[in-house]
Amino acid sequence: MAETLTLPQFIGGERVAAEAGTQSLNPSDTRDVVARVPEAGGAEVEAAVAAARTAFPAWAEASPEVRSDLLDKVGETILRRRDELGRLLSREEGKTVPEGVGETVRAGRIFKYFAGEALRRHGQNLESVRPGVEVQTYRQAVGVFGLIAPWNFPIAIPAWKAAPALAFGNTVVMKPAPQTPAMAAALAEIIWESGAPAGVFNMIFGGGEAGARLVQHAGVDGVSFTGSQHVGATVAQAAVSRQARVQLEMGGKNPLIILDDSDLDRAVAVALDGSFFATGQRCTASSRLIVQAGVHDRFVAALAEKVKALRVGDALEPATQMGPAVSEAQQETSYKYIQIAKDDGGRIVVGGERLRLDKPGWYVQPTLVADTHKDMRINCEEVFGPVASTVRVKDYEEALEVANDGDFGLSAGIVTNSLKHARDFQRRAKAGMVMVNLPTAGVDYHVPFGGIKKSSYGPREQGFAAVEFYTQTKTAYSWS
Ligand code: UN1
Repeated sequence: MAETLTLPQFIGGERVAAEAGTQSLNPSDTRDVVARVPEAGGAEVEAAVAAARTAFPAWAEASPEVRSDLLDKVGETILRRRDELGRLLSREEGKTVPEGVGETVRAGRIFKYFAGEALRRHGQNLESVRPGVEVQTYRQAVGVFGLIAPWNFPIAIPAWKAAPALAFGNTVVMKPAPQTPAMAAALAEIIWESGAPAGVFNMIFGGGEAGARLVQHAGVDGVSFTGSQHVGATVAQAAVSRQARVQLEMGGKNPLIILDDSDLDRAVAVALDGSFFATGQRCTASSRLIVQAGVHDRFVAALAEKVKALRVGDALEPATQMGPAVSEAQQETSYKYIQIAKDDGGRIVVGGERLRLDKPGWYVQPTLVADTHKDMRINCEEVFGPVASTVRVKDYEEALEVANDGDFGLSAGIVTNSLKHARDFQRRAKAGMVMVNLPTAGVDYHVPFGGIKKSSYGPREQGFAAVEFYTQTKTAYSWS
């Protein structure tokens, strides 16, 4: 069995050891304890925020080149260590090794992108409407950011929150998810070893209580949160009540439309990736497959064959195509929704039964449910597991109507060879991200990421959009 790590809190340049409160387990084999972690109490949250506040003025004033160099070095280090970090990710989170390494590379690329952003010009020079007057806008650092990250992308999401925060001169207190602390700690170590001044980047471990303390802390100027809609709503309230900036990325119930004119192989490949890769544990996963009547039966049969053939197993084994759920709770949620879908009249085409392998892990059978109605719970509530359901529709207009239904609006996809329908869908889909002949999940890092309706709140994350949230604008007028 691999080594168990004992993690400290990362506060103000000190690795603060404390009695381990919780542990993360390998979801592919729960006998393997990946890490033991301390649980931050009020004192640790206070100390981390104080350290970040103290470090802020000098970091905000530092040459952008200093910040750029740090981020570049972090990015380089992550890329160099991609295999080892990717395996740790797979061991702790349960996605396959190619998925774990792929995510690690993405995190490295994100740091390198923001190394460039730190140097770019984000202000403007304008002529005033009054003669002799000049106007300039500056983008200035905000202060201390509290960053709350989920377990499903344990290095990419911390990267796309921390890199822009640091690039634009802010300091950070990050609280990663309790399920994946080892991966988060590896990132903290790399940021520190790359030369971040003490207090610029802090990381505390803990659950909802530590998160709430961070969000409510008067010394935290902005909060970026990725997680459930339920928790996000409380985060927003706490932040807004004291006028802190807030950005939320939450759930999705992402539709994928398959039209009669689509290329069937492409449709099946896109649905398989979107619904089942990363064990369906992506807020961008395709969970509602909206299929036109003419292709419906052929599509369901062809997808079922691929789903049945997926090799579910230990994330670290090369033959594995789909790893386990991250936790027992996630495993149970999938089985609960499979039962709900059955009770509501859905037809299980593949999967649906409990899966027992030769080792103790939180495995779930990838499951395809057909003949569901758009208003069934399986089509309204986020499952966050390898479960997809199909809804039969007569034409494009009905497909669009079904796709646009519901509380969420993160990502929406269509598979079609019709330019007319593809373009129309791009315009009329109620989602922050629209995919044509591509899976709803899997996005680039240099462009905005986020949704509408209950999926997101506040300015967009990632790419050139990130400067909005992580800086504040000052408008300067002068006459001479
Ligand atoms: C992706 O689909 O590539 O939690 C990224 C999530 C999203 C990230 C998805 N915030 O699944």
